[in-house]
Amino acid sequence: MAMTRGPHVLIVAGSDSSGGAGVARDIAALTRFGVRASLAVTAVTAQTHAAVSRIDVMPASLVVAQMRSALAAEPVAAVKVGMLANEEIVKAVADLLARHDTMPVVLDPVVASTSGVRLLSEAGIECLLARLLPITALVTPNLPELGILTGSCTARSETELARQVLRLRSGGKSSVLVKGGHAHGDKAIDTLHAAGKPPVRFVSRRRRSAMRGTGCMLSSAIAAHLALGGDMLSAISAAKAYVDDMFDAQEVC
Ligand code: PXL
Repeated sequence: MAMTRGPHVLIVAGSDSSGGAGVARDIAALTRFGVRASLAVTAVTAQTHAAVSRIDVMPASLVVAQMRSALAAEPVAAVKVGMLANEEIVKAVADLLARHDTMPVVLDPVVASTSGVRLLSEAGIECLLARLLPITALVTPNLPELGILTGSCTARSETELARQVLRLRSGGKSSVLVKGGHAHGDKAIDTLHAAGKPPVRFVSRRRRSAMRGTGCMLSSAIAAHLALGGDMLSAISAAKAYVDDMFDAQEVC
């Protein structure tokens, strides 16, 4: 029997012992919007905010078993995918999600930790581009991630950025939300590139401080809104407002 009648978002991601990123951030974001979390843990990481000391990656079969049980236990209305660690997990997750194509998938392409440790192998990136990206509704790279995913340097102009977005999407249906937090200037501008539509800009004030896990929070908050029946534009606006509120709370302390 289902525990709740409300929608669930299935989080497929890694844990971070510091609480700064990963599933802790994902669950907090879903909870803020009254959406319940179902969970498939891909890796357990031991880390502080400054350094990763250990990463234990789950067997792909365990990730799949968690996803299957989660889908059997509760109505899942959307999926948020974060850290995937390696090719086997990317492939297994993509294969399973391809068979459940009514749930929108929001993909935060986690490539490295804030401290620079690799969280997805090269072969994992190739598989993510080939197998997972084509079945995602939205992928949310920051500028450095967009560069890595397209085998390029971080874009320094709008033209370079547009070229990388086209290459990333390569004719697929996925929308791309490029997070401009790593660019320079007094505004942090994220841009949504949806197939056949003009780009939409989301502007926020650039923050004085840094905060870990903003990518996790944003993608989970977007998935929460999609699970509640929102459209992509309103989901992104609401999710950005949530991340801005989290920054405000941090900067007041
Ligand atoms: O913020 C990216 C991220 C996602 N998931 C896990 C992480 C990190 C960054 O450190 O550790 C588990």
